[in-house]
Amino acid sequence: MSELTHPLIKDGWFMEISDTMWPGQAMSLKVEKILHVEQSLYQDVLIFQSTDYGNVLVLDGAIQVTERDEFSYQEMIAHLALNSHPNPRKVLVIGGGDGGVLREVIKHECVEKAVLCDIDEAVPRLSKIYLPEMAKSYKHPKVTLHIGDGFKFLDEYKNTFDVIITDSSDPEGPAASLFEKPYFKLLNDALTEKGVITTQGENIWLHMEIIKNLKKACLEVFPVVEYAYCTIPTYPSGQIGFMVCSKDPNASLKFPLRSFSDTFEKEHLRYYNKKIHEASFILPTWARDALDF
Ligand code: SPM
Repeated sequence: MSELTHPLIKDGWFMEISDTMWPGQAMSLKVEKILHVEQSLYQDVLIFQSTDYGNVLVLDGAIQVTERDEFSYQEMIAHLALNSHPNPRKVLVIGGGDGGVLREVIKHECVEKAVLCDIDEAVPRLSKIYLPEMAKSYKHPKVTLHIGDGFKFLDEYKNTFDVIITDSSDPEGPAASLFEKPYFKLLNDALTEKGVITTQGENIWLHMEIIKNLKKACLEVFPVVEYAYCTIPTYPSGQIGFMVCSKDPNASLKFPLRSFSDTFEKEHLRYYNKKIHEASFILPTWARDALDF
């Protein structure tokens, strides 16, 4: 049987290049073995075993998760929203087909139902094989997986979800619409009265214009909008942000309404804790000023 190859892997190294999203720089990971290559209905899917970051999922050339550092992003995008809601019982995840965000959602005992809607069946299917620590969430009795378009799915739900998390890829091609006002209007309508959302919010060093436009779009729909971030070595420039929004005009998203016990934090979380929830909203001066509107 011939060995798998992929055009982004040369001389044993994967290189992540984007002339539009992170021009002039590239993240490289050393490849131990290519595990899977597929052109799905929607995107180029590559999964490889790296020498130092575990298995890596790459969609259309962009790293989505590595087993070594995924917990940072997945914990933060989930718990920033869930701990900002007084009693999240129904939760929706749009995107995030690897299952990692879902895994975090079901850590909250108050959650009764967690639904994930991803457009590409290939991502959950392959994550179950190659990213089992994330995709184990699909076996949980509270979880339902729906394969389909997030826009269409949302349109069918009004006043239904307490928290909605959008784990989107970057705003190029189909995901661009997930950064625009009509999408936030749909999210707002699908949320219950004090509903909270988080959405993938890119990188302050690379994408300030995208983040400003994202914040503007969110502010046209939600009364409270705040930007937070986490560190993560395998996303461009080592950091990624989140827009957190609430329908409740009195919400103070920077201070969690609920928190995990210290024991739970020690045993079940590796990045998120009460202090980092608050700290993640504190931005460097230039970024704070750019987003001060
Ligand atoms: N559940 C994790 C899926 C990741 N979702 C997308 C995150 C986008 C990150 N943008 C940078 C991608 C380039 N490495």
